Amino acid sequence: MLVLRNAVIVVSILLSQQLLAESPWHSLGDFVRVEEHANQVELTAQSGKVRIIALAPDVVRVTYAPGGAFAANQSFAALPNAFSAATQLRVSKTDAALELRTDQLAIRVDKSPLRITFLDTDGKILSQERADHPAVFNGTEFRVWNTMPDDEHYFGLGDKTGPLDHRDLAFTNWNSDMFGWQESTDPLYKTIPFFLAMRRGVAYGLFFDNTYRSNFDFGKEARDLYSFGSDGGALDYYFFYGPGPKRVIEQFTQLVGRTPLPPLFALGYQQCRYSYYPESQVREIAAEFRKRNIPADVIYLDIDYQQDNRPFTVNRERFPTIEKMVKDLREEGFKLITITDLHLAHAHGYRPYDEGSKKGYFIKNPNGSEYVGKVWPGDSVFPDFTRKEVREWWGTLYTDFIKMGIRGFWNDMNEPSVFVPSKTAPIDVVHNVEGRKTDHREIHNVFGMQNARATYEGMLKLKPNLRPFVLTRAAYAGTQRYAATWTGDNTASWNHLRLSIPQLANLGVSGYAFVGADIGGFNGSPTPELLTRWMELGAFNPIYRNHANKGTRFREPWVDGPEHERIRKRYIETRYRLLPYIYTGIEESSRTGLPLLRPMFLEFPDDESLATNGEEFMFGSNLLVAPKVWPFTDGYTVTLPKGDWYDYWTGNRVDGGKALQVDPPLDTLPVYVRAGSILPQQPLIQHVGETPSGPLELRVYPGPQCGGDLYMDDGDTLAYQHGESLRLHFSCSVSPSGVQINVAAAQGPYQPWFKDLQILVYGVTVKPASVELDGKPTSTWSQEANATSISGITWTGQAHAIRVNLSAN
Ligand code: MIG
Repeated sequence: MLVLRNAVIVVSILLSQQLLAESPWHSLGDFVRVEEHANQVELTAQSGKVRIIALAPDVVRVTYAPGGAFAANQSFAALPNAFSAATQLRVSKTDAALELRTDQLAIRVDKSPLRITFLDTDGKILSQERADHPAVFNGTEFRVWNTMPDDEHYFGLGDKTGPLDHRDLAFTNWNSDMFGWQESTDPLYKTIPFFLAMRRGVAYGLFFDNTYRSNFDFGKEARDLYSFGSDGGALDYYFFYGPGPKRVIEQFTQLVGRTPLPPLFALGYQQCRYSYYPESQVREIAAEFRKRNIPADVIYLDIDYQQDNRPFTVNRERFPTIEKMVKDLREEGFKLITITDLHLAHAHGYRPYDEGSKKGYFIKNPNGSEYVGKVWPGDSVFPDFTRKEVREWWGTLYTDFIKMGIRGFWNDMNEPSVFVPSKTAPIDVVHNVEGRKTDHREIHNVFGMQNARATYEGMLKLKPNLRPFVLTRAAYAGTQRYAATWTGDNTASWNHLRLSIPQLANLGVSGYAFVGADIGGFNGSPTPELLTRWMELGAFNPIYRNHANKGTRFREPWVDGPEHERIRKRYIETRYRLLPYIYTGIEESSRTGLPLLRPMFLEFPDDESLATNGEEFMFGSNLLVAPKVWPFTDGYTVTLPKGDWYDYWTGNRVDGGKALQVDPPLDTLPVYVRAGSILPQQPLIQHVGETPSGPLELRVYPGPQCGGDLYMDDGDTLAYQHGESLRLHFSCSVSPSGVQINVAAAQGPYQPWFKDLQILVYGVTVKPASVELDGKPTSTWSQEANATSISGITWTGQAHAIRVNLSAN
């Protein structure tokens, strides 16, 4: 055995020396010939092939076969029939190049050496390989370079930290449990090898569908080139042309999938800690929320509820009557989510081990034995989630917990994390992708994704009419199909509050719409002020979850005295009042892939002053959030895009198109509403199971293209997939004589909780002459300082027209 291994080493040293002598990196050389098929061409070069497929007029896939044979492996991210409409690809030839055209894009392939340029239909270059830098290959490795214009910016790449714009930086993708990560830590927990490039309002995207250890370099190696490459797997990428950045995200998520509509409770306030136990403490925490009338929907149980850290067990000393606890808390409107890590104790007599071992479901060492690594339960084994049969079995492990009424599962440690210096399983452990043997080099970065998938599909199977809620830490592109995610073990510091914004925004650009950061910072203890500011910010994050490490100060909303509690409560209440808007936003995400939390450039691509702004963000398309991100400044500037804005808290008009100086007191997070928005809001509730009492409130902020939407359904089941939903569209128009608001007739049969509407028209500072409802004068209105408030509008599903007449006519 030893002799054989030595012989292999000697041979490979000889081989690599020989390759080195000939410079092992080589390009495909010159173009030789082209074969045309309907929407694709296959190019043969001197030493390999390239296939270019037009999937849509603005989506092109490029695949390389350096040895001449294309890899047949099924992608973990790309959905098989994402683009079904036939796309035309017209091919023309000159002496020096081939030109391929769709209705929206041109691709030029220079012949010597073979290199690719993407252009718009006017011939303007979007992205280009340089003649002196063609794609190169070396054994299993390869790299691609593109020119990097001075004024181009790069976003996406999942949970990468640092500035919003990745320009001048380089990143590695290798999912890693980075406890205590800081601003410069890389890699982190996720691999989403997709970036969006923006240059003067024009965007394109590039998804490098490769699960091996990969890296992206945006000008670190060379000032005017960016590049990407990998240690193995195929050179297979997709190019998406905007020209707007929203279109790029829509098409990327068309390819890799979107966040399915989550249960409404998951948008409520979530309280977590490592760990709440025993049972009595969980009950106390829940009772405290209700007693203090602080709305909340979710409490998490972290690893200490388990017996000896073994997934799918319950420590009965700590949780003697967990079933009753879950039920009682249910009645109080709390949903329980439990952590279930993927590492199973390597222990006979522990059912998940016995079952899985008997069936051979665990990852193997190269010699066929079970791979055993130390994690929380001690010696542990790892189900091979790349196999369907294993995923289905994993799903069955949730049976008792689902029966108990646990409403969601938290898949942590799924990079996978192992307590060894490399932080993970050896790269030669064996996976079995539906009968195809491969090793951890290929699977590592998709392991967490397949774990989350198994949990999601398992939940669906056990409760076929209920929307699953899964929270995962590790991810690959497309994991949003199965689970929400958070940014792992951040720190209780101002810098981490600040960093959470670009990090969540870049996750959104990467197709991940349902994301959050541990509010307050996981590691360490936030000062009361920091926690309060972060609780304010969290109300405008897609996931609003307060979480803390062991040994840190408690951080439930009330722990810092009445003044802090009052402020934190007010922001949690704001979150609940805004739920109709937020839910409508996440429903949009589920259809379009556009995230809830959006970097400024996504809404205002033409405004260069916002191109790399990572301190402000849009929450949905109408709210601009501009938190204080430094503790030491007295005041700071908010860049308001052109146009009119309204202060969300006061309703006062604010001029856009300039930098605004603000110095918000502790109880204020600056939030602005874009003029032309209609925001639906609801009366305060303590959890989403409570029926709001009172009218649906429409806050009208007159301005250009004035409108708004409301989406509603039961918030919990899949009945919406069979049409059980309600859509309302609102619009408004302004003229010198007044403001007209239209509520369109309801679409869909779902019966909402509200019976009437209340409309607040901001920007009206003088008392109107009259108000009309459906053409008739009405008297149920009043004038406030900066808004007209109209009530008594009975809602029957019919359209309504409301007129605020500023002058008598
Ligand atoms: O090794 O389950 O990121 O949120 O509280 C630590 C305990 C394991 C890491 C997660 C964190 C969680 C903690 N986990």
